[in-house]
Amino acid sequence: MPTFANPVLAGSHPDPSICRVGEDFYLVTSSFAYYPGLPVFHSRDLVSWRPLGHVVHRPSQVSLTGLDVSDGLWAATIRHHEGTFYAVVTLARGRQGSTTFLCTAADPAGPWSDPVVLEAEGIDPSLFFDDDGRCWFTACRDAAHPEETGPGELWMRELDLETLALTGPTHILWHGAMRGAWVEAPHVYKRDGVYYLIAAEGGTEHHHAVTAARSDTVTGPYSTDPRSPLLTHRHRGAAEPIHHVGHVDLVDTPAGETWAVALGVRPFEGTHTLGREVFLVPVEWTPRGPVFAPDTGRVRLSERLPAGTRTATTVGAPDGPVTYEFSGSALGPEWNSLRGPVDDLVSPRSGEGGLTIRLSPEPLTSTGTPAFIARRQQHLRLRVRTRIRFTAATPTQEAGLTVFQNHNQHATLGLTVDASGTPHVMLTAREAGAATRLAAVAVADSEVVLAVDSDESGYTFSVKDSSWTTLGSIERPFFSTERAGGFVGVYIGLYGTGTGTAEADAGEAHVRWFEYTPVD
Ligand code: 6LW
Repeated sequence: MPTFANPVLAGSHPDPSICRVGEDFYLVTSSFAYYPGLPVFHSRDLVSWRPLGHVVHRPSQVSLTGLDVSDGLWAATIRHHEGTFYAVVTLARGRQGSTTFLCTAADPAGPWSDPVVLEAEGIDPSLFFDDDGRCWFTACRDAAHPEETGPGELWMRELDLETLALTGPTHILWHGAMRGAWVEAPHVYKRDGVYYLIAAEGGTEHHHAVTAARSDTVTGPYSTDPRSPLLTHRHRGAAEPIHHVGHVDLVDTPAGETWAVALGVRPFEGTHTLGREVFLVPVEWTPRGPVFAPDTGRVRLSERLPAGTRTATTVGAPDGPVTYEFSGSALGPEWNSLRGPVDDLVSPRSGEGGLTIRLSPEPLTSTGTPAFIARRQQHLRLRVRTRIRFTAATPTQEAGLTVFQNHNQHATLGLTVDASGTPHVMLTAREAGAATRLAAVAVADSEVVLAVDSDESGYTFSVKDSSWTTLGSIERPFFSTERAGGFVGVYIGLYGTGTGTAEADAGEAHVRWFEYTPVD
């Protein structure tokens, strides 16, 4: 039986939501404080996903400034109705609470509209279009009486499609099947006249699970599907390659099948660094409701192809070396900055090729927009090389390569100078506000190749001037979500900082190329 490889989108791509228009599938994932935000992907076979654009692609749409890396854009739902695409999403602002907004587009590649703020409490918004064209908004919020109901509450209101405002009464739908933490990620579906409310419970970590309730009317009352949880890996041991499975969204195919996209992680010895990834899971509808992975009851690394698809290759991550020479006028969609555009700081050198990084006084530890671009680490075993030319004016200026989990947890391999003006490459690890200088080597030239090699045990950092020198290694769990907290996986990229000096503005680094090579 022909198969495909899961995950279908590797690296930090959590909270997948999916919709279909004719033969075309569209998928959106969370992007937190990275910019552009809410990547949209397209597929014809559910397996091969290609980037199409972003819902948040103009800084005027949303301000992410000041946010922790794991705040920002959470868990969007994408739907299509009568020629319009809708994306509803939470803007999480830490202690300042959250806002829910809606963007629309005629073309999912964009442009997307300015956000319309909805008067909605909680997170994980979703939309359901009923047969009569009415639109129902759902989200999850804290329950008013958690001692009676459990802590989370799924609620619904109608969305007026003319005014794009919530209208009518609030319907309390359900408090989950497990009465534990975090009943979230609600989506409503209708099958054979029955409304199904599918949610995630147990939190987005080890206990994550898919649960369900059903009702004869869209606004409820919903009764718990006693088979819940319908999908989870929380009972599976350490040998299981995929954990944290949950947060599903379902889609029907033109061939009459139903598939779910789910988030999951691939841990190694109890920690994961790549973030929550997108897994594709077969679903069978029965009179009792959906059955996930009917043959095996679990999400697998190798799964049968969707019907009607003869061959399909997962392209959600490169399967060979990728060399970026930055010869075009814009960066590819896989490159992200933090909290806003960096066009004035990081720009392709048109004609010549390569990239100019103008040093910014904003450090990587800031919650602003540093001179930084990075792409997701999508392979545990990975080789990254970049050729960079930079002459620092002072030891406070530095440009180079970063392995970035978040603003409080990252490593830098930077080209700088020592007090006597000799070029040096410095390896620094930063955790919770403290910087540890791990190694420094003098280099013969101000143009070097910086390298990081990642595998199960850690990240090894090296530099090449006339020959290779290894500066040191940092154990892999240092960059894990378990150690750093939050919701994101590792990004690897380039930066330039000139901490607190006037010369910072003048400094410029030139990146000739950047190579990302998965290792078997
Ligand atoms: C997402 C929610 C979650 O909104 O994490 O814990 C949030 N669960 O479903 C961010 O990915």
